[in-house]
Amino acid sequence: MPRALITGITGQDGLYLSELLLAKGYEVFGLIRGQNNPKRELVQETVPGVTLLTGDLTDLSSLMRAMESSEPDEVYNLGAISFVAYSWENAMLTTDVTGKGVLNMLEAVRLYSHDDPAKVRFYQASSSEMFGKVQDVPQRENTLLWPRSPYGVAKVFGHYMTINYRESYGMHASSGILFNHESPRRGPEFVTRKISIAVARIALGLQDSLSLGNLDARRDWGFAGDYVDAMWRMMQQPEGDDYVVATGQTHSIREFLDLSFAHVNIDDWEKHVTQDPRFFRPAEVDLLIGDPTKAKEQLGWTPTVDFPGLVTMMMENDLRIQERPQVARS
Ligand code: G4F
Repeated sequence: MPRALITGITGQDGLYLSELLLAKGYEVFGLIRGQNNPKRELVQETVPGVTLLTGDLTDLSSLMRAMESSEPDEVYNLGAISFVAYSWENAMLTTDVTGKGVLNMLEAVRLYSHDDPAKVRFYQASSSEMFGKVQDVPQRENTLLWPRSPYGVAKVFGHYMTINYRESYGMHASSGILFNHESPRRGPEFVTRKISIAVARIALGLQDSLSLGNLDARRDWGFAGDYVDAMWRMMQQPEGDDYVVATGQTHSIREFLDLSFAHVNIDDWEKHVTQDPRFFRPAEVDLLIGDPTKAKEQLGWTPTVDFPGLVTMMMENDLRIQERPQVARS
């Protein structure tokens, strides 16, 4: 039975990846942070087969203990402070967790596998936010990185550290440059879920308006369930490598609003949406669109959910939750 350790187990990707690995017969361990973490119950209910270990990406000794007790064949480093807007307010904490946390995890893996550097396969959750002020359209594995947020800078550090550990120590270390990926499990602070929750509530007469920032930014949005499959496929390759994981399509926030409101038969959505300077960012990433050719050719990976399918999935989920909030769970 293969064994996997996942950091960031409480997030959207951690849950989908756990389900995927459990279905494949893995023994799955998840790292959970802090005393009395409020998301512990969610993980235990959603993926009861996962064994939870306590640890923190900023605490190398806790990561080494997690390696010793889980004895993993594969480590998926999904843990991060992942909300880009928050990273300007907490740049140092974001750097410690999202950037230096990768180095701590790599070190824990290297020290644990000192007798055979390729004994444990390592996946790093890199991000399309690293492309920032994009230097190529579409963005590929070798596109110059130009991050626009403290979060993006921290992800660049983690990305290059992963490459450096692969090249320096012969580790099987892979970096998935994942473009935005969403689902009914997406946190409500991210724009897609913020919209799907609010539109469901507007349709049900529970609220009247929605306040957003920049509506013209464009993102390459895919389904998170598809993207964790790409992570697993990277770990099955003979060598570690870097891959862009994206749909190859880009859409604006306005288009996401169009489809979400259309789902509840509201055409004149502008009257429900206001723009608030609080939600604009000091530096914006205007356009993201990935070229997933390498992932398709080398991993045999392909996304299964398109943009309208993603909006429909999120809208149906949030209509269900808002109709019966006391029983429904995402
Ligand atoms: O949904 P977002 O907050 O996602 P963002 O910043 O693209 O980051 C996500 O994707 C990255 C991959 O590229 C991940 F690395 C990262 O961890 C995260 O998962 O914002 C998307 C866009 C931005 O351009 C933002 O300015 O939506 C715009 N936006 C407009 N109004 C808003 C809002 N974003 C949020 N969160 N809230 C708004 O009210």
